[in-house]
Amino acid sequence: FELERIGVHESVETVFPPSELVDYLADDLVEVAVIGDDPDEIAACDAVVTFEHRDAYLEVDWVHSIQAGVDRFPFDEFEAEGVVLTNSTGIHDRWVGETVAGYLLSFARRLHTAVANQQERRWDQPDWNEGFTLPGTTACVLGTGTLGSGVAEVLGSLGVRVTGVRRSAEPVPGFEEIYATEDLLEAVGDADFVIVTLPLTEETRHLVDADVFEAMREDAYFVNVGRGPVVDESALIDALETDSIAGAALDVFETEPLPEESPLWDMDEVIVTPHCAAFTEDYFRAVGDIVRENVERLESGEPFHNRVV
Ligand code: NDP
Ligand code: 7N6
Repeated sequence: FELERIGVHESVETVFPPSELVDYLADDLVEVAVIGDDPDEIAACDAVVTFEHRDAYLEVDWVHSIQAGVDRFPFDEFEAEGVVLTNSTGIHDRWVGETVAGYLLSFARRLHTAVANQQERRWDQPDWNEGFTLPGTTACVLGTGTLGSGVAEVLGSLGVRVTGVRRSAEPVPGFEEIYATEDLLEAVGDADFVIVTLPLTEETRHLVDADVFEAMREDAYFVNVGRGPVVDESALIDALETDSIAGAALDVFETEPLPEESPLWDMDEVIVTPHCAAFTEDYFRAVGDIVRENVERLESGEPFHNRVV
């Protein structure tokens, strides 16, 4: 197809101002403009860059998701209508890796407790044996792709021994040991930290269930930066309430925004972040580079980078 007009959908506003991406992509060859939900406005584009899905996208030739996770896009309908879907995997490695390191350092150095106490103007030192350090601990990372590898790189530099879980047990750089998904319970068994970086698929939905929390050590912390429904959230809450694990840092949830009545908000050993583990001022540039590369590939007849459908 011919690419003449790219729309940057206003839903990208969740992560960066749409105009930043329009300016970054501004080019003589292709027209780029911010668009809203008007179906005619969408249909007037050949391609759309977006955060969320809209039914009107079935009228365009190419949709680029500014997220790596594309679980909310209807693949079958895209396929049937011949719409190409590309995603933004490959950019979040270090961003999410540093956020995960922040969670682990908070738990180890008790920073989340100090911040909570500060809100109350309370001078309250941790018990003598509460603090610990990261070197020598083990993190088991579920998913060894961009996020998992970024987590492994940052935690590795802090002296954490990192193991991974993927569909096959094939080795991955940065991971000391790799387990296949069917050995998940064994993989999490001796870890100080269990960290989910998985996409949401039919296979991963509720992959982390009560059996996984049961298999984890009582002093282990759980982290989810992948997708909420990969975890059975009520089993997680149960594990936290019964002290069968030590705590959790959560960026993603079964329902987002996390409902006000969720018990997760009030737990001392739970860190809640609002799906922002990958937020960074560079986000629009990284997305822009993927879009530009695909515009060039389209012009030279090469296959799309990061094509999903
Ligand atoms: P990648 O495609 O690079 O990595 C996905 C990994 O998941 C691969 O290692 C793959 O392993 C593994 N995997 C897939 N299915 C299974 C399974 N059934 N069992 C075990 N492992 C499995 O994706 P990214 O790392 O870029 O992103 C991962 C997800 O993280 C996204 O889909 C998104 O939902 C989420 N995300 C969240 C962010 C946030 O803001 N919190 C930011 C960015 C992404 P293999 O193929 O080797 O089996
Ligand atoms: C906004 C979230 C993804 O899948 O959900 C994340 O890429 C992105 C930074």
